[in-house]
Amino acid sequence: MKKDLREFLDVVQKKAPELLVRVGREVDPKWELSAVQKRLQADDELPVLVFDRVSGHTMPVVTNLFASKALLALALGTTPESVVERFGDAQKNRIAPKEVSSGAVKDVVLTGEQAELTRFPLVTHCEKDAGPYLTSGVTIVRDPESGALNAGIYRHRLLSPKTMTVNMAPLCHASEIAKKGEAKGVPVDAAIVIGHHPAMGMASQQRGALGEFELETMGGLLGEPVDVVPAETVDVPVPADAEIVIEGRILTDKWEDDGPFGDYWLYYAPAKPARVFEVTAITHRRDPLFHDIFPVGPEHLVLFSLGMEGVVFSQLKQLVPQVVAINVPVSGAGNLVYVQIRKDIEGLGVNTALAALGAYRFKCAVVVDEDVDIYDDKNVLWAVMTRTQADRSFFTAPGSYISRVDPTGYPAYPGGPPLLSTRLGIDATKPLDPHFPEVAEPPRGLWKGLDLKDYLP
Ligand SMILES: Cc1cc2nc3c(=O)[nH]c(=O)nc-3n(C[C@H](O)[C@H](O)[C@H](O)COP(=O)(O)O)c2cc1C
Ligand SMILES: [Mn+2]
Repeated sequence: MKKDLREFLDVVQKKAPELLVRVGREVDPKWELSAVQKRLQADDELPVLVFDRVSGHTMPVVTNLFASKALLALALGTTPESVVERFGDAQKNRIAPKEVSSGAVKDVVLTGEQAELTRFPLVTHCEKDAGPYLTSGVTIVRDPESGALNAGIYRHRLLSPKTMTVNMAPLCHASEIAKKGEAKGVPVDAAIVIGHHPAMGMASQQRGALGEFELETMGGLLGEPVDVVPAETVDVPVPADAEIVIEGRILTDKWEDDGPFGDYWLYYAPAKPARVFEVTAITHRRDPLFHDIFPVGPEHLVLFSLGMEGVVFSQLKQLVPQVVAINVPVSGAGNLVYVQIRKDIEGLGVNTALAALGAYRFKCAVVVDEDVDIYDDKNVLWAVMTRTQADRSFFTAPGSYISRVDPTGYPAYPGGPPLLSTRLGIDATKPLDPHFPEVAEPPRGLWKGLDLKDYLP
């Protein structure tokens, strides 16, 4: 079977049925669908959700696809702890897409009047969002100078049946490509892909060089090339087994407001200008599945963090070979990194925290020993509370740039833009003192090996 969204849902159903929930009750794409997700998040429940009946639409909406490392691991056929390493390997062992003559994504081809965005169950997530947004689309563009291809996720606010915004951060590759189009006075050919195997979303988050096409990394993750077919109206290849492709052009002479929009810091991002995308065609499978990503919560954060974890882990390992693993936990909204080390020399905790803060714009790095579970916030907090002293184990670096959306950012000079943040390093490793107390517990082999069914009703 082709590795696509449907095949992945089958894998979840077979291997972890508790992680797939179908919602039969009709839900409104405005607020109600996201309210179900938010309510589940509040209860720490993160299954893939398939909303079969969405008001005013016939397409089911799949969401929470990337909501936990457990789901990413299922997608890659590995363990949650190995996802970051697998991601790094895939970036090194990329497999170029394979051109094929036809694919399911061309089952239905819509052009002209028929190619309208109102066909899709676009979701309005947060109360004060500017309106419905497309949040899951992986946008493939071609560099008008080099011809190179690039793919990434940039949110889209619906403007009209034929237009939406493309919110590209100033430094992303797509933004660089759009600037080249602008300099030449031409729009940029683009295809927005919705719904495929989760490897597509993961690959879209790679932090590689401009020119390293993300679908090659997707091939690396899948262990086989991604089948692609030419788009109908623009000069880019699109995955043959995607659910939906929206073809069009990113205009390079037009801007519209994006926002307010509830974003991954879990606050509203204010309205700011974004480029405009104009639809030229829509192609999709028969009975397509629509994919939505809830932007304020784990699904966005787990996926977005994967790109960081990939580069930070490989860079950190070069600087500090004693680094065992890293985790960018959902609780830190992308600003916090946990680093696990095999400490063999005093001072390594602080050195590692400095290196981790240098490897990416994290607000805080916490370094722990191997006996601490970096996938468990509570366990890390326990280490911080029992292995540190505030005046020795914590250090701060004021006046650093983290993000333009840090709501507590401060200016460098009176009246300047509030772009500066203070960074925090925490060395929560034990001293190499042979008399440091042992962790108290019943014999480990005994409690870990218990079958509770033998004891509890
Ligand atoms: C759910 C989700 C939404 C995202 N939204 C945006 C966005 O609106 N704008 C943006 O610039 N990056 C966004 N990102 C991050 C980019 O997709 C990511 O930085 C990507 O690597 C950019 O690729 P590029 O540098 O090849 O253009 C988002 C990531 C995720 C997971
Ligand atoms: Mn790129």
